[in-house]
Amino acid sequence: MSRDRFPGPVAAYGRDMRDLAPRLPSSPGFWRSPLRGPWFTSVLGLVLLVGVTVLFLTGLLSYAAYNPDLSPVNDKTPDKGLLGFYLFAWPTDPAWLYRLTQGVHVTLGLTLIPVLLAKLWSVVPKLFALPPARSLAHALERVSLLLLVGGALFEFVTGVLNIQLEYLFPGSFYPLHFYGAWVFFAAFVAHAALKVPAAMRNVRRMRAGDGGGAGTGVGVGEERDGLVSPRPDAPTVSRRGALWAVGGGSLLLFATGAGRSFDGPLRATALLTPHGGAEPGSGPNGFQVNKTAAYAGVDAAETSEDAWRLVVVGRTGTVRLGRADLLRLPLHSAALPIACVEGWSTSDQWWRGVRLRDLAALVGFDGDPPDVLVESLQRRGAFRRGALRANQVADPRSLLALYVNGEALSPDHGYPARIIVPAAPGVLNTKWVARMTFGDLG
Ligand SMILES: Nc1nc2c(c(=O)[nH]1)N[C@H]1C(S)=C(S)[C@@H](COP(=O)(O)O)O[C@H]1N2
Ligand SMILES: [Mo]
Repeated sequence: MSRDRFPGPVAAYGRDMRDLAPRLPSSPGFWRSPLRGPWFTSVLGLVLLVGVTVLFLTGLLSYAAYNPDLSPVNDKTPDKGLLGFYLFAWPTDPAWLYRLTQGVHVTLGLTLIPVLLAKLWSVVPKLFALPPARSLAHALERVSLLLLVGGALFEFVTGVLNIQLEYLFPGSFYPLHFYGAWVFFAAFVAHAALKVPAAMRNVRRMRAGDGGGAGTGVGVGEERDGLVSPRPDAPTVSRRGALWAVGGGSLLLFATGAGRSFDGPLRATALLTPHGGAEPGSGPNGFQVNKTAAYAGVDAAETSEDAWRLVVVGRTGTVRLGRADLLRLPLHSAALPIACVEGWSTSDQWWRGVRLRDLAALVGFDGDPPDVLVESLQRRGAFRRGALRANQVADPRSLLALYVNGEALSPDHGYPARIIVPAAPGVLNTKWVARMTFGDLG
């Protein structure tokens, strides 16, 4: 409904109504907070410019770390097409690589929640502004803003749900978060290209103290940008004070989240997130567990010495090994962390077992080992299979682990045998391994 279609008094009446009837959110007078203004929005926007860029890049790395182009088994987004253009063989060095990138991704995402909410709050009058579009360009800009805001909310909500409700989230987290990220980031880049110059100006003007400061938020001749209330309430807090409150919220989320990437006392500080707080147990197997044996439906009868056999398939045929057979092979040790996509990780555990490349050699791959498909005893669930790339198999620290920290694996950590690979996301460290197929990923 454009007022321009009603010339003369009708248009004037319509305009007056908007200004005089602040009950409607489309009326500028409806929004009364004296905090809103270009400076406040610009500071938050610049923080998000840096933060969201880091989130996007670490997200891309996390996606690459799954090696989705290696095998359909690893690929939750088979329709990605060009969006997989940058994929590369995820390295095994340094061993803490995924621990770092994914810890940053999740902890930063949590920390930015107050900033995102404050930024959206600061521009909410624009959401309701009328007319909906003044021109084609303006219409396109508003559609891109819907993608931006919708994409941001979608990415933060799916991310938080995945770490908080890991047992509830449907297997579709990966495609949702992946495609959502591209929509969000495309809109984000367009928005940043349009707004960053003005945002820098707004913030610099404040620093120079030429009247655009935290007190008024609007300098002489400065573009008000539709953000400053024409009839503001009396301030109860300064813009700077409000910014401190947002920062305090972020700090609180950081302080109650970051500890999930460490053990012991530091983990105990991570009160607001799963895999924070107290360690689940004590002793060699007392570190964090993702899915338990009970959850995975793996029971003691199938993992007993008598029942369990590891089936290794390769160029020269099939080999069946019981736990005693494996213990007769050369055993090696490696100090490696578990680092989950949910952002939590453990410090290095001391694993002991058979090198993956030695298992490859058993079935005819003596020189350079090939890729391997690993399958668990677990019969259902998204993570019962995983493919590892040749560079991961070749690393001498990559093990089929039988022991951890000097003790046999506990059922929850994958007894009788589990994969452990340096720098890989936790999900590729398959537990309760039953079958390994070298050189054929199916
Ligand atoms: N068979 C099987 N292996 C699995 C999983 C699973 O659900 N089933 N979860 C994976 C995930 S997501 C992680 S983070 C690690 C966690 O290992 P942990 O429970 O020993 O800490 O195991 C991985 N191995
Ligand atoms: Mo995980």
